[in-house]
Amino acid sequence: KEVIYRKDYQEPNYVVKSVDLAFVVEAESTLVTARIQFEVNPKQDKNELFLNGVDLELVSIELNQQQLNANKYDLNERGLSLHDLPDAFELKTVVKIYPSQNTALEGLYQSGNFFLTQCEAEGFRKITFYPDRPDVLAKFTVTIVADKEKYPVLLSNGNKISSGDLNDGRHYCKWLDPHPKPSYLFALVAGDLDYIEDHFITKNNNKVQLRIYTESKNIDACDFAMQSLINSMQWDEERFNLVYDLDEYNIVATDDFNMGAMENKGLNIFNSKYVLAKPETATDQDFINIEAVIGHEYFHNWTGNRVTCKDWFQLSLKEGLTVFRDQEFTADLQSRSVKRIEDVRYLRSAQFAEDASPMSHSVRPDSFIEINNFYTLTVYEKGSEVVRMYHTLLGEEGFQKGMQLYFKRHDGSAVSCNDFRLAMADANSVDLTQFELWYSQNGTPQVYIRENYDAGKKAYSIDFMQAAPDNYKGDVAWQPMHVPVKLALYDNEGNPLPLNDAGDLQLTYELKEISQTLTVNGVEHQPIASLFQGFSAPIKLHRQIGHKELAFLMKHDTDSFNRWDATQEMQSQIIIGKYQALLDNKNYNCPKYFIESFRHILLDDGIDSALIAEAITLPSVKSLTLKLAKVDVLKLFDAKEWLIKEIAYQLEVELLSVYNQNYDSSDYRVNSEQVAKRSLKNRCLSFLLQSNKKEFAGLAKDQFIHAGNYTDKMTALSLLTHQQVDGFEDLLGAYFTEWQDNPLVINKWLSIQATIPASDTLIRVKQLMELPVFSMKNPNAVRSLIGAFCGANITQFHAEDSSGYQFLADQIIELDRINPQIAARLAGLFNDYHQYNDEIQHRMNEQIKRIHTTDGLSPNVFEIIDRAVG
Ligand code: DPP
Ligand code: ZN
Repeated sequence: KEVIYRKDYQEPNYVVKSVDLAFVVEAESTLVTARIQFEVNPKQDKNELFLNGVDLELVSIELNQQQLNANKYDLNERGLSLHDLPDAFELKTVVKIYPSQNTALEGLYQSGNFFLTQCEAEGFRKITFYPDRPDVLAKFTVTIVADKEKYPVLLSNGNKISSGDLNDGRHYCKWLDPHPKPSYLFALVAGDLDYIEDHFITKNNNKVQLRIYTESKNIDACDFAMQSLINSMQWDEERFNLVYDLDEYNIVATDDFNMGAMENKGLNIFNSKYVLAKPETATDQDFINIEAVIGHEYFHNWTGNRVTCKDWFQLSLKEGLTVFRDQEFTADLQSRSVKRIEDVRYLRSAQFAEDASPMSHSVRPDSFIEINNFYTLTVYEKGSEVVRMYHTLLGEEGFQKGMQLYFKRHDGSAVSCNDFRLAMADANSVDLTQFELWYSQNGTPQVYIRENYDAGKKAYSIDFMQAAPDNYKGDVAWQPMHVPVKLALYDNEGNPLPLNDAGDLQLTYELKEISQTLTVNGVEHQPIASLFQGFSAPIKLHRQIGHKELAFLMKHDTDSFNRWDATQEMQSQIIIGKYQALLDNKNYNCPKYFIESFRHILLDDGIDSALIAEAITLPSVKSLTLKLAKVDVLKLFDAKEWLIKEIAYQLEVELLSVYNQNYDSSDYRVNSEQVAKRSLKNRCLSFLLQSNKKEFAGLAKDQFIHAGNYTDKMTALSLLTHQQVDGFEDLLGAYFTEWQDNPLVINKWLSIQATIPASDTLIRVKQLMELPVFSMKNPNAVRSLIGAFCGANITQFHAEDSSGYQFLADQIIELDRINPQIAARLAGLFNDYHQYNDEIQHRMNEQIKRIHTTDGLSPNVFEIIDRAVG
């Protein structure tokens, strides 16, 4: 399997002046005619050309209207090579493809009663012969012909320029996208779909027609997505001065999709999970996710589409930046502090785990076998942190100056992460050379600190020391990074202290050396520092900090993120204390101060409910695992469960009272106030249920029955199921009967069952796989059942008889024949094996090796498993 290296980049031999595609869509097959105008790239001056093409049946090929003899081209399973070409020519190819047999869901494929495409990253080559690389930009004209009754809706990118009936019961639509684009942004949809319509008037006074298409049974679940789209367009104008550039914006929702959504120019295609929502069938989190993903894809119109990537190694150029933009969008529309906390929680458990795994790579990777494996947390989430650091260093105004220069220089072209960095630097006349290391060095950098207060000199100082990540893999020695440290200092009453002569109470201190000392003078007493406020850099901080200091920060820090972080640090210390005691067969009692501080937060009227809910959510087992080595994961799980029970027993009265106070019976709305109340209330309920008292099970049942919204209903059902409270099977049965025709709702039902912490859950999962609502061909179903069991059911996936590991290996091998992309995602669930103790590692390794020695693995699964084997 071929490894592709970033350093091997070469410009294309030919550029494409224009593309004219014609599709004749039929049930069994589709005929694709492509007329492409090529012109030699003077910088390369090579008269040969390779066109990617996979699974295409070549019907005919012409060069400048002349049929091309077979000795003028070479055809293999990767594509078509042409030689002795003129400097400018038209190539016309006709190919036949079979979309209804396409289970990999890349290229053109079928979903229910319609056809649709997914081309990013390399799906276009399954549609026609083409230089399928992101740095070849061209204007596309697309004509679609199909039976009018079966396929009334025919969509492609850009603006519709004509349509009409043909005399044989067929009709056609012609689309023109005036903006040159790479092939990965191509899209086509043909089928029987309904739509809702609205419009948006841009600040240039252009009226944009907005439509969301879906199967007619779902048409009443699109309104929230439409409003989210309008909010996104408005926000991008206000915050980034970026205006939409076509007359139409279409979104199509499908149940069969490998990713979350796709930003094809003017024709976004979405996993229905990120479009469809009604209060009866969607949780608060679903609504918030929809708003964020609609925003994300919309924001790609500028960051991704107007300026795109030179090669796939630069993926974070568009993804890191667009995630940053969607995070800011959510922060501006919902709660900024909650958004930050949740994003960092995710980064620290999932991205840090990736950094510590065999898949660790830099934000701009240097090599890959299969690019689909690099749509990762590192490229997306860490990439967004890297963009956020420019923002922290330059401020909003400086950052926007950088964005403007970026578009001024690069609009309409395919560029690199370096081009973005240079735009940020040049627009602000600052040197960001060292910042490049954030793109090139893999792993989570570590920062050690030592604090020192000199009472005689009234000077407080912090020594910062940077250290290489645990598994740094670069060819050259690791170098210290450019790290922004947002910080403040408090006196013992919680008043912020001036940090310099200018009297600043907050500062962004810039680390650049391996070791650096910050000294603050005129400090009367031993102060307490709040470091890396707002998580100002994606690093692992090593700081010895006691519970008194943590309690102090929880109370006084003006930075809500660090206030929350202090709660998490204290909780981690207790869980890890218990875990060590379990390993050593020793007693460990929950310290009094912990319960006191937990009570204090729970009842604090001064903090908003959303932050209390975050503060009482204990750190994930995954993030705790990363703080330890050779983990006995079942014992770590037990230690966390123990703390949950301690809290539930000792603070029962308080939890119940907060539960009751936050019970809200007003009409359901997705606004930050209501969302906060529900999340706090439901987190209290989850503690209460852990005490195994009948009255609390009754409370959850009442909530399930009387809930006026789906968030409350699902929380109750999930808690009752996980506790296996009497009668839970009946509730699950009734739920199934009611919702069996709604895949999104049923997927939640599958996930709840897949995560029951009980020894018969694997049997249950296997039974659920037999139901017609489950299919290995449907990525959402696979993620909801197999993904949830292996990724979120810690006790059963890690069962001591290895049944969970065997199950996962079996599913990967089977799924690889159907959908390699999704199989590779599942394979990633083995990636954290070396975090565990030798015995667990050994058992996981047996299954990893079994997959590795399986014949006919896809490049996707091979790459993940081969790295795991090491
Ligand atoms: N559609 C995916 C995303 O938006 C890949 N571009 O992140
Ligand atoms: Zn994206």
